[in-house]
Amino acid sequence: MTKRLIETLGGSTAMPPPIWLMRQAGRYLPEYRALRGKAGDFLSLCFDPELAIEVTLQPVERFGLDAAILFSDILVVPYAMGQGLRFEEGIGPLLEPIRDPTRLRGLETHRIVERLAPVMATVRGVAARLPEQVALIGFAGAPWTVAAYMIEGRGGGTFTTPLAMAKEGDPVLAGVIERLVDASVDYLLAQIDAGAEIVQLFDSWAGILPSGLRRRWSIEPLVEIVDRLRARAPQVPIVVFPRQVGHDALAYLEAIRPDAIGLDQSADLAFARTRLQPHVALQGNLDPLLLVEGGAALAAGVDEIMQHLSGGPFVFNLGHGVVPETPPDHVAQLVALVRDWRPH
Ligand code: 1CP
Repeated sequence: MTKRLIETLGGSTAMPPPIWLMRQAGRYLPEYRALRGKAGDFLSLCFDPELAIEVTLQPVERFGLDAAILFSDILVVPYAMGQGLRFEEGIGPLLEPIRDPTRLRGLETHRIVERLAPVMATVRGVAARLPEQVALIGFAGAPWTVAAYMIEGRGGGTFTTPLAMAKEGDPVLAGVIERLVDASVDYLLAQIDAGAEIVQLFDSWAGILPSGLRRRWSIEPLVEIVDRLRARAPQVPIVVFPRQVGHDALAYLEAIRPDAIGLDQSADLAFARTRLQPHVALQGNLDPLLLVEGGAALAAGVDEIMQHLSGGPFVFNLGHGVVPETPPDHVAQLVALVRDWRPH
């Protein structure tokens, strides 16, 4: 059976467009909170295939979405390279920062796939249980975004140290990125072998880099990953999500040539339609807070996006992840709004 999402990523226009949501599994769902309680901490949930399969399928079963996205996290890659990592309730991820050549040399890239075997078991389990019209998305963080966490040692978006290193051209940052390129290629190919049909690269913090530094630290590593994936798995569509880069999305498109570009909620829709969509499928970009609000504001947000982007290859999504405060009913309403929308 042909899957609507895969067709769209291949360049066809579908009405209604396929829909899935970044962070579609998670704390806003009571059934997630119940399983999360059983696993204990978040990393144990990511590394327990039985539970991770269940969590991956929960939003697909509840809302009838067009894709499942592997339940894991972008930070399992540094963890598998040997960097200490824990998720602290109310704070987020905490890592042992990598800031000098000695710590850099301690990172191991050759055993990533072996150490992430439970993730591959999750992918295989989801692939086996997925409804036939639903596509399975694998993912990794883009090297810049993952390096920012590895160097800063925590999340939150400030990333003072990695940004200073980017400005100075620091060899430690270059070394972290180089290792992440290798690890990400191996990791994504293993996900594809296990049954991932699409892969998405999340460059969630591309937008904090000054525009002039994006090519070296964000775009070039993505070019390398995409070229290496295409050489080994040419059939698998690749989605790149460079969050908050504004019109630089065009530079990402021209250099990387992905199958789709993900847009965040600040994207210029007229620019996206005229300058990007003739060359690439687009994915996005509803403000996650409109999904919290619901009602007329949600309907108006959906309408604006559909007016601009539904005439070409387009995947409906949010501009960033579902937030924990989201009422699950609003997600059901969103799916209905998109599926019932007509040109007017
Ligand atoms: O308490 C919990 O249950 C943990 C919350 C949580 C969840 C549900 C984290 C911690 N990660 C995840 C899952 C996750 N992370 C998925 C699952 C699949 C899905 O349904 O979409 C994915 C794709 C990610 C990717 C991820 N992790 C990104 C990229 C996407 C994005 O949101 O920008 C990033 C930046 C992370 C880091 C991360 N992991 C978790 C948190 C709280 C954070 C952000 C920390 C910060 O910088 O403030």
